[in-house]
Amino acid sequence: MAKLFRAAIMGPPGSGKGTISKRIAQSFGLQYLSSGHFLRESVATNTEAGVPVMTYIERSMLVPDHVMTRLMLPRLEQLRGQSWLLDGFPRTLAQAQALNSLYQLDLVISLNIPYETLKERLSDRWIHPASGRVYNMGFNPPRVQGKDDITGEPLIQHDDDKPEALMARLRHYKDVAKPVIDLYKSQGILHSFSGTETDRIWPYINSLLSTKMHIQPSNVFQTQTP
Ligand code: G5P
Ligand code: MG
Repeated sequence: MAKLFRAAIMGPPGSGKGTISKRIAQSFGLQYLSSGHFLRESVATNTEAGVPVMTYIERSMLVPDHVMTRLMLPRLEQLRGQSWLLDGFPRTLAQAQALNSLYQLDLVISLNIPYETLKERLSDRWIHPASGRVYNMGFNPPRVQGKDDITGEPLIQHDDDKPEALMARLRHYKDVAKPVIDLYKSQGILHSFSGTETDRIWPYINSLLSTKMHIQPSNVFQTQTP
């Protein structure tokens, strides 16, 4: 059996974690787990944690660590024996330590994207709430304006993508991410990527994963080489 591969992708709001994670999952066959998606799902399904979670997301605040670990770690337990990629978790040192006590990550990708770029992207972002599918009116528009490609249902914009909320999220992200980044740097598994375009960053990530996983990716996103 091939060696299991465990990875995480970090980056500020709008940095492209979701977009890149989907490409990695499709190209390399990893299971993809997005903390934001699971949180929104728990709100939508009104599970026990749903109501307080919504309050944090609406205020652009981090959901408490114990809620996050309770949400994410059991899902990893279900994926025992499979390779996976985490998008948006861990986001604090406490979350990273909780994860570390159960699993050793092989690789962490950190995305460094300029603020102006993030602002432009998020103000253009629309979501299909039921599935979490994300569209960007410039970069990745839906086939029919305002409608989800698969279900045809209406798309919405999140309150936490408004400019004031975004500034607060970015400031907070930097403070909280620093010790997590330092931890993974000290473990020798951190790989940082800077740029303003996902399509330009992607070939480098693609190539890094091909090397680390010792496999060639199998998909349409392999159009450019660094
Ligand atoms: P989320 O859902 O994890 P964020 O805020 O970390 O949300 P977000 O907004 O999902 O991150 P992303 O995944 O990094 O952004 O980026 P993306 O969605 O792929 O891309 C952003 C937009 O830009 C999209 O429209 C995409 O199409 C477009 N785009 C991508 N690349 C390009 C490009 O090259 N060019 C252009 N023009 N566009 C591009 O978390 C939400 C909330 O949940 C809580 C927090 O409250 C958080 O605010 N939360 C947690 N709380 C505590 N701990 C955790 N671990 C938590 N995880 C989530
Ligand atoms: Mg995301």
